[in-house]
Amino acid sequence: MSGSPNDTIFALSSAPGRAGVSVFRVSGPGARESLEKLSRKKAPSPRYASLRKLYDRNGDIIDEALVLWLPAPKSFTGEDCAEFQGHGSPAIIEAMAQVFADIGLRQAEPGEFTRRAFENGKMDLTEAEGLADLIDAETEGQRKQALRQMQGGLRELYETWRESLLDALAQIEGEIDFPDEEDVPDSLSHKAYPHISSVIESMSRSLSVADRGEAIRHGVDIAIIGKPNAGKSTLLNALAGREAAIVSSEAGTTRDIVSIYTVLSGLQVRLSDTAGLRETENVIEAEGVKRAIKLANDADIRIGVIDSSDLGALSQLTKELRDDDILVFSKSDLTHNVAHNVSRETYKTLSVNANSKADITKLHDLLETEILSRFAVGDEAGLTRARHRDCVQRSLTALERAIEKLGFAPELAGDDIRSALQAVKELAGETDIESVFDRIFSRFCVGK
Ligand SMILES: Nc1nc2c(ncn2[C@@H]2O[C@H](COP(=O)(O)OP(=O)(O)OP(=O)(O)O)[C@@H](O)[C@H]2O)c(=O)[nH]1
Ligand SMILES: [Mg+2]
Repeated sequence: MSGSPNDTIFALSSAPGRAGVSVFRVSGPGARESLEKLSRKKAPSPRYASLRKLYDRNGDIIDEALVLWLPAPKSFTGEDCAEFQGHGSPAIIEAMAQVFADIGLRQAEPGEFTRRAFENGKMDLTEAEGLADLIDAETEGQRKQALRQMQGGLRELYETWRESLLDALAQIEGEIDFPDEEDVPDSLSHKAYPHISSVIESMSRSLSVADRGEAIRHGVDIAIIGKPNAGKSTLLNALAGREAAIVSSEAGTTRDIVSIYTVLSGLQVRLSDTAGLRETENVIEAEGVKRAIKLANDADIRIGVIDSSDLGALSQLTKELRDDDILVFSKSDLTHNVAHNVSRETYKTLSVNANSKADITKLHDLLETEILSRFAVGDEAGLTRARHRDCVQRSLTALERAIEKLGFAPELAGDDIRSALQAVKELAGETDIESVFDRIFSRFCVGK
């Protein structure tokens, strides 16, 4: 990111375009001066709103605005800040940007305010990521998860890891430094054992539910699969409430993946219809089948669809399903008394007549229940990004090595614990990884 940390930046922090109010933020050593120059008055008391006329270079009034003076360090960035809440017309926004440039302020880059907050110790990297997610949140689940992370949920978790590991390290180093002293028997490294194993346990638990955090961030992926003509596209359309995919009595109608986006149980969901699974000579259809299998493999939940009059195909279909997936016996209006008790133990089963509103509601409710039980935002803060998972996995691997060596080579175990701590530092953003920072902060909008 360009620009010296000492220059003063400005940005429109509200959305561009016509609105009741527009908000400009200024951060840096020239913040106070910008406020006093534009309003031609002394800055108001810190954190008190004051109504001011704002003037351009020629002394013409641009707007009347509420202004705030937010001196360091009690500001979002930790620097001197000023805020201008004026009227939200494109002409005023344009004139304000011009006057800031005239007095020598620089237009902020995306995420530059947040980056300064991070660099001034106002937040760690996980909290900055939480803030980015909160701004992007489109569903209730995303909002809750992001808010908790922004408020330091993940930070609290890794601080407990760090504390335990530092304790373990202290025990081990005590033994190395005083190997012959009577009151420092070799049982010292044994005292390190519970500290390390508690962290291993906690990290393993976090990793085991990391999918959940990532699914909440990215959305839940659901794939509809089954033989040609089973009624997959019909189900997608019924759930979507519109004719998203072509339906016909001809087998092999759908060849590409057709996805619709919806919100279920407060989470973003991508529901995808796929080509019917069968052996085929047709290259286009064969490609569709290949894509269907890949999508089903990567999906969080699969809905297997089987024609109620064609139960012989069940074993073929279940090869692509996993335990707890959903199995729909379709066209129930055409076949009665389907016995499917065996599959009920492994899958969530449902007989569906796609033309019955009640049946579609049942399927919809079943999906909501499944999503809620698998992906509900839990009480504990968790890992929400591949970056978190990677750091924690590396830390965990180092600790597993440490535990093995503890009994016979405590100094080597100490080295592994230090590696584990290093990975925790990376999670926090305490090591200088410019490329990671650039990636995270550049995704913010300008003005945040
Ligand atoms: N009676 C009845 N017909 C259905 C039902 N569901 C689907 N059909 C019919 O079954 C035929 C196939 O439906 P599709 O939804 O196109 O099947 P598909 O699984 O998407 O088929 P492919 O795209 O070829 O893999 C169509 O003629 C549908 O109208 C149902 O619940 N009851
Ligand atoms: Mg289809």
